[in-house]
Parts: sequence; structure tokens; C-alpha cells
Amino acid sequence: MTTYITTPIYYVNAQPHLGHAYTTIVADTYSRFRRLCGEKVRFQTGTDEHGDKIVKAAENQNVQPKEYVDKISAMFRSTWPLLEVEPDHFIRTTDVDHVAVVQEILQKVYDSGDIYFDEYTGLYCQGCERYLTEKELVDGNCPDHQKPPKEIAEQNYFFRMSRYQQQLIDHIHNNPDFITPERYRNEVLSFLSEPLEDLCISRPKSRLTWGIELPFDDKFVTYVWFDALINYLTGIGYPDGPDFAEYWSVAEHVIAKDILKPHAIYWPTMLMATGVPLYQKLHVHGYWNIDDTKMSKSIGNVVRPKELVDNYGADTIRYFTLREMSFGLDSSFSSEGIVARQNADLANDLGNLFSRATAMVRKYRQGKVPEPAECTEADRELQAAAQTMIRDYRQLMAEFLFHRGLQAVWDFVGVANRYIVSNEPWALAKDPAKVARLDTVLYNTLECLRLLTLVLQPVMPGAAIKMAAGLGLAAGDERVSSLEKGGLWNLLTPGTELQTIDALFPRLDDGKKDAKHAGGKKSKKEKNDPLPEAGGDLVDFDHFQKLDLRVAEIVAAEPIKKSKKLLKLLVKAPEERTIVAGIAEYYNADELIGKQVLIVANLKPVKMMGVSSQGMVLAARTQGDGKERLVLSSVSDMVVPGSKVA
Ligand code: ME8
Repeated sequence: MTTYITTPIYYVNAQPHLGHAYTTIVADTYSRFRRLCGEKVRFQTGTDEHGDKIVKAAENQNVQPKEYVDKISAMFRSTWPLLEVEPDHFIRTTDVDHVAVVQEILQKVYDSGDIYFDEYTGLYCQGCERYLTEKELVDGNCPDHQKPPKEIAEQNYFFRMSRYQQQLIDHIHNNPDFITPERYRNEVLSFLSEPLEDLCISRPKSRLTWGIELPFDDKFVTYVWFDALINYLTGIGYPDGPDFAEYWSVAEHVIAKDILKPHAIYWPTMLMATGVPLYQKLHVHGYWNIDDTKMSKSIGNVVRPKELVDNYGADTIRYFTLREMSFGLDSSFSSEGIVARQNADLANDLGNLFSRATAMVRKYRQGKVPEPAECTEADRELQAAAQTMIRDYRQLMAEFLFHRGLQAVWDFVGVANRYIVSNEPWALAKDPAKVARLDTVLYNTLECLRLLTLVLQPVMPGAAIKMAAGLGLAAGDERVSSLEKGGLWNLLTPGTELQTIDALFPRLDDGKKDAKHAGGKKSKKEKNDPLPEAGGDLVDFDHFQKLDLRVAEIVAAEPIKKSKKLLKLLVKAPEERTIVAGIAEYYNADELIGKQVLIVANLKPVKMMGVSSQGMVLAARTQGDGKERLVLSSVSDMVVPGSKVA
């Protein structure tokens, strides 16, 4: 099986931004996913360098168009590695082989009678670089550029697009997956329900010289879209290169909704006229807005990929954009959104699972993968959950439902976390009769980590390499790089040594860490009210209500030097705070990570052994075997950290 995936080729009248980055991340993730499925993949991106817009941009910078396009194209090319995007080919419409193929196709279509010369008067939008129909205008303006188009009368060459209208309608009806999601397929069909006009495909050189000359009339250059769309063929060696033979029949294009019409109407009809079979699929996504506002230079809210990578790292940006946008719909981008995902999904759920599980293997099994013993019902349930996750992930990623694929993966992260909590390896470690069970629980937990490394590789390639190393595996090991061979259970080799890696995802400051926020929105007076004396048998409800009881999740724990009794805990409730707890005689620091406990959040801070404690962890004091013991409080199911206890 083979896959050919493309992004639009981006105009070089502007520098790369978040929108370009998203489409390119999508195509890169999909290409990595297909490779994970064992397919041979070709992934292409590039730059669109001809046309009015580019000439204007070069003029603004006082340079010749060629010098200008070389510079901006290089910027796009050098942006992609920052995002861990690895195209197989980067095409430019100024490449000589591309120019030759465009001319060859123009000649072919001209010779077959599908290009004719005519006079045309129309409404031309410079921003879109095309004529608009009256119907497309909103209050007399181009809906995309909010400017009235100019009326232009000119002699030009036209492509007989109308001739292929019915053939295109039939193709869309017969191939339900040709344009997805469905809303865009419907949009195209609705557009095609009106008679299609022929397409003006030339510009007189008197008006524009920066373009590909028509092979049959040197007084004209070709329209930028007729030139640009053909990149999808040139890049794989049309008409007789081996890659064209191998990849064209499986071509899939990814675009945003802004360029639906050229891709869903101009391009298939151009292919029909050229006698080339149509591409397989067109995947259309929505627009990223910034804090619910359109991204635009004039508003000054354009987000640059390099800044994102510098601030958050490529893996976080890839994960955030894929997880946050429902493919096909618009989405809002904000730094708060990134911080929330990083802290909750990456640092807390995934990062903690990884560090907690590997720390226990280091502690109880000298850092070596243990030998599993017999399975219990709980183990079989875990394996079944893993298989369900792989099946759902595979299907959803193949359908471009990345947000749902990642949701399925994170559901499994939750299952793995709960498996640890309910099997209590730290308790098993205390009982010599339970050695085999401890080995099995640790082994199964490591298997969960391996499968997560495997499925996350397309989304976060950098993190996946680190995770593989942490499990003692090379990044190219089939067990973390092939869904066929690695998607099974029980593949880790007992005795393999784990490697120590840095924390996968640091927690980011969301600006709310300050402990003074701990009491929520209470007034200063209320916060300073003394707590009631614990003396009488009964307290008023009012008094009880003054206690701010919450569920806190332990994210880090360490012994306090020189103290036998105290542990220093970092908890999330939902902001982070430090709490000192007198539980060191009953709990190891490692086994606490990820546990949810109840805390009193509005106790006045006190210092213990030099550490300020901002609250108190609740625990039951109990007797067993003649000894007193403290058992931490908990909730019966995982809840959002910071949930109020009432
Ligand atoms: O249209 N949200 O190039 P272009 C999401 N050269 N994606 C966005 C976006 C946003 N706010 N803004 C841009 C062209 N994009 C032509 C294409 S192809 C033969 C020729 C992405 O530089 C999205 O992929 O204007 C969109 O379709 C593309 O950039 C437009 O890029």
C-alpha cells in the first residue's frame, strides 16, 4: 500500500504562520501514521510563487520578484524542521521542471479544444486573483477580502470547465469520500447545482509578466491557479516518472476551506481535460482564529510557528493543534489553551504515568523489565482496553479525525493510571508472597507505555523517541514503530534495562500558581477568619462551610531532610501548592504520585522544618496489628483536581 499526501503550496507574499503550520502538521502526522501502518509514503509541500500578489509584495520590498520569492520560499522550507515536519519533496512553482509540465499540459488541453480565446468583462478580485461572480459578492465586496472587485474587460484564454460539470457531479455522487468532511462536499454540490462558467486561465503580459508563458501565445502568462494546482503532478514526476506511476492513483490533498473551489472544481475538471485520473481525496479543514478573532496582519495577531516552538516546543504545538481542532470546523487558538493542555494532558496524565511507572521499575526491579506471571481478570481488561484503543486510533486517524484519535489515546492513559492505582504496586512490594504479582503489574504498565509510544509517534515524534529510550528501545524498533508488529501485547523483553530520561513535559506556569488564589474567590476578611474551635460536639453549618475542602492530585513528593515523619508534597488543586504531610512512616514518596487526596485548602500557612505548608492532607488514623497507622483519604473515582468537597 502507498500514500501520497500534499499540503497546498503556500503563497510567498507572506511569511509562514499558524494556519500554514497546522495544515503542514496534519499532513506530516498523517504521513507518519501511514508509515506506522507499514505503507510507503510520499509527502509533499512547497511554495506558490507566481502572480500579481507576489509582484506587489516584491515591489513593496524594492526587490526583483525572483530575489523576493527565493527569500520567502527559503523561510517556509526552514520552518518545517522546527516543527518536526519532514516532507519528502518541497516543490516551487519557479522550478524549471514544473514550468515545463505546466506548459505541456496547457498545450495538451489547447490542442484538444478545451482552451479558447475570447473577450471577457468581469469583476476581478486582486486578493483572490480571480474573477468573482455577482452571486459571490457580499454587499458588493469580495467576502474574503472585504473590498469591491474591479471591473475588467480583456481578451483572454478560457478553459472549458463547463464541459466537465456533469462528469464532476457524477464523480462526487459516486465517490462519497472524494471531498470530506461532508459539509464541504455539500457546499461543492450546491455550487455545482448552478451552471458552471468557463475559467479564464490567462493574463496579458501588459498587465502581468511574472508567470508561466502560454506555450501557444507568448503575449500571455497563465493564471496562477492553473499553474499552482499542477504542482501536485509535477512533484511526483508527471507524466512518465516512476513516482507518478506509483503515487498518483492514491493522491490525497489537505487544504483549508478558503481554497475549496479551486481544489474541488478547477482541479478535477483540469485533470479530466488532461486525461489524468482524479485525485483520491480532498480533506478540508476549518480556520484557526486567535482568541476568537480572525488572524490578520492589520490586527497584529498573526502567530508565527517559530515563536510557538521557542515558547512551547514542537511536540506540544503538534499535540495541541491536532487535539484542539475538530477537523473541518473553525477553532480558537490561545496561549491559555496550550498551557491547559500541556499541564493536564501532557505533564499530568501522560508524563506522570511515564515517570511513575518507570520510577517503580527502578525502585523495585533495579530498572529492568520484569518477567510477567499469570494474568488476572484486571490484566485481561487492561489488554482489552489497549486493543480497543489501537483499533479506534487506527480508524480515526485514517479518517482525519485526529482530535478523536487522541481522545481515544488519552482515555487509555486514564485506564493505565487507574490500573496502577487499583493494583497498588507499592503495597505488593511490601509483601514477599506477592513478588510475581508485582512483576506482572509492572510489566503490564510498561506495555501500556510502549503502546502509547507507538501511537504517539506520528503526533509527537520527539517525545516518542524519548519515551522509547526510557523503555530501553531504539526509536526504529518495530515494537514502537510498526502498528502491525508492535500493536500486540507482551512484546517487551524481560531483563531489558530502562534508561533514565528527563521529564517528558514540564509543567507550564499558567500565571495562577500563587498560593493566595488558593481560597478561590473568597473575600480577604473571610479568608482570615479564625477556624472554629474543635471542642464542642456539634458545629454550625456556617462553620463547616468555612472549610475549603478539595480534591488535590499529588504531582510530586519527596522526603524532607532530617525528618522521619514528614513528606513534602506538590499538589494540584487546581493551582499548584506545597503541603507538608506527616505520612513518611506509612508511604513512600514515589507511590504517591498521581494519587488524589482530600485537603483542607484554607488553613493558614505554617512552616515545618523550613518548608511552608499551604494546607493539610486529610488521612484516617487507624489501628492494625497493634500499631497506629495513617491512611490517606481519597475519592472513589478520578475527578478534576481542585473539585470541591461538600
Ligand atoms: O491559497 N487557519 O496559499 P496561502 C487554518 N497558494 N489554515 C490556514 C489559515 C488559518 N487561519 N490561514 C491559512 C494559497 N491557512 C495558494 C494555494 S495550492 C495549489 C495553492 C492554510 O498561502 C490553509 O491550508 O494563502 C489554507 O488553505 C492555506 O494556508 C492557504 O495558503
